[in-house]
Amino acid sequence: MAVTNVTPDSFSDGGRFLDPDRALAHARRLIADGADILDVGGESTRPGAEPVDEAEEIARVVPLIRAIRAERDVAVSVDTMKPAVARAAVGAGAAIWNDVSALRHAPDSLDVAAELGCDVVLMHMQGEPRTMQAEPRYADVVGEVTDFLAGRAEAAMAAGVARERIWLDPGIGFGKHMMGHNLPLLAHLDRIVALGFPVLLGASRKSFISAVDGGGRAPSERLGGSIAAALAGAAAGVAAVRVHDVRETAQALRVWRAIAEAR
Ligand code: HH2
Repeated sequence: MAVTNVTPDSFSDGGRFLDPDRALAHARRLIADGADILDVGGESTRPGAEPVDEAEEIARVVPLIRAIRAERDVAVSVDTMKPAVARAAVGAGAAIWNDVSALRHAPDSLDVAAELGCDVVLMHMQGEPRTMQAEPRYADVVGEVTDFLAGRAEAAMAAGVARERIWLDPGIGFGKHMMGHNLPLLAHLDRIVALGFPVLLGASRKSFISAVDGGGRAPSERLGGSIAAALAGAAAGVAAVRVHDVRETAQALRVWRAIAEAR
C-alpha cells in the first residue's frame, strides 16, 4: 500500500503533491513501482496536525481518486476519519476506508461503513492526533492494542460490516512511546495476526526509526529502518505494508519471500 498524500503538512511528504497534476504523476509512479493499493489521504494525522474541514478534504482526495480509477485498475483506499469523506471517496471509486480512529471519530462512522460495503481498516490510536504523543501510557501495550482491535472488529460486525471486509492495524506511532511501545508491538505482530483478520502495518519513515538509529534522522533518511520493519511484518504474517518507498520495499519483500520459499 503506497502512501499517496494530498496534504500541505504530512510529516514526510507534506506539500509535495498538493497540485493535482503532480499528485497524479506521483500515483502513476507508485503503481509502476509495484503498489497494489494507493492510500489517498487529504488530512495529516501527524502528531500536532490541525484538523481539516470536511469540504476541503473531499476537494483534495476525490479528484485524485477519480483520476486514478479512470486510467488504472488499481485498488484505492481513502485515509480519513470522516464518514462524509469516505462516502465521497467510495463514490469516486475507492474500495477501502482506512480509518485511523477505527470508526470512532463520528457517531455514524460504523453505520456508514456498513452501508458503503467497502473494506475498512481499523487502526489503534491512543488519544487523538493533536495530542496523542504527549504522554502515551499502557500497562501492557501488546495486550491492550490487541484487545482494542478485537473489540473494534466486533463493533464493526455488530453494526453490519461483513467479517471479510475488516482489516486491523496496530497504529505504529499513534499514541505510542517511540521505543517502549512501538518496538514491542512490532515484535509481537503475530498476536494481532492471530485474531484472524488481515493486518496492515504502517511503520514507513516513522520517528521510532530515527530513535533506534541514534536520533536526528530526517524522514527521507529512514529507508533502511522502514524496510527492516516491513520485513518484520512480513515474517509475522501481515497482509500489507503501508509505505512511502514502494520500489525498494517491494524488492525487499520479493527477495525475502524467495528466500523463505527456498527453505
Ligand atoms: N500512518 C499514517 C497515516 N495513516 N493509516 C494506517 N492504517 N496505518 C498507519 O500506520 C498510518 C495511517 C501516518 O503517515 P503519513 O500518511 O505518511 O503522514 P501524515 O499522517 O502526516 O499524513
